[in-house]
Amino acid sequence: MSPSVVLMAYGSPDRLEDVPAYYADIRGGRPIKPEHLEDLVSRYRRLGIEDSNPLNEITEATRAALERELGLPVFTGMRHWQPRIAAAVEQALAGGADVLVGLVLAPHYSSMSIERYRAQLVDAVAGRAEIRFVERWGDEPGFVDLLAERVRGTDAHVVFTAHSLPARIVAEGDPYQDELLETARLVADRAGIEDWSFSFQSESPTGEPWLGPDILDHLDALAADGVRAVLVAPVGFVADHLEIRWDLDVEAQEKAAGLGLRLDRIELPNADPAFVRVLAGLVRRAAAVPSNV
Ligand code: FEC
Repeated sequence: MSPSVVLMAYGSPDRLEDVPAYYADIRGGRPIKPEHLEDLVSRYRRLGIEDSNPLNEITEATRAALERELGLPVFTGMRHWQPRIAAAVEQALAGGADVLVGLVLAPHYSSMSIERYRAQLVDAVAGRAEIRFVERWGDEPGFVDLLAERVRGTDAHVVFTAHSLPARIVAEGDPYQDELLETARLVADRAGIEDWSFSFQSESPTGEPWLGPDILDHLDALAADGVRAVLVAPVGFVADHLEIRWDLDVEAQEKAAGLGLRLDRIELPNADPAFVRVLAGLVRRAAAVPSNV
């Protein structure tokens, strides 16, 4: 057996001029209102993503560290940008891989998230190698420990967050929301935190209801309940990207300031060696079991 890893991430535009094509990819051909595109470009501009993008640099650092940790080839494949998942697959196959371990840098399963990464991977492989796919890992003990360490001892109210998705997924039986709440509960238990809640963030303007409460509304409710300090702990993301650096560090921070709330957030796992060891453990276990795709 000759395994390689396809490490999958959402992807982010390399330069400001890439934003329209990137957004078009996310929308999958559905129309984009000009004001939504302008808003997105201005968010990336205000984050200083003129020439390079920190998320893609973090993903590359994670890939390289995982490769060293495993002693196996690891290729990055992005769902919405380059290098594409298909390009990662071609590289792995060209290197002689006959088993591909697919791992997504997002811990919780949803038909609108992990399943779409899997579909791109399966299409790209087209039967040329065996796929061993890690479907979910939000309750992985090393991941829970890593997050628990970052909230332990706080005197603030902890708000765990994750990317929202259209609310209809709950009626469709999607486990996303339950898996997120389970991670939040495990982290709070492990850290001995009793004063916590959960909210969603980063809803998109798609014209349908999304899972809530959104963090901005949630901050209103917390302030009304007399909370004075909040520690935001994203559990559905693993790297510093637009949704963290804009939606939390700018929007939620401004909202909190207006409410007289102190708001801090935990550091994301990024390419932390302890996180890379968690990823390596997931790959080793998946590589050891026969195909699940
Ligand atoms: O830093 C960056 O440049 C990229 C950050 C980024 C991450 C991310 C993660 C997730 N998304 C998920 C679901 C959706 C759904 C839609 C949607 C739309 C966007 C837009 C941008 C964007 N997402 Fe994202 N997402 C990131 C960026 N996302 C930009 C489009 C503009 C906007 O809404 O602000 C709606 C699609 C549609 O319009 O039909 C649904 C989920 C995750 C977490 C799992 C993962 O990382 O894959 C779920 C990072």
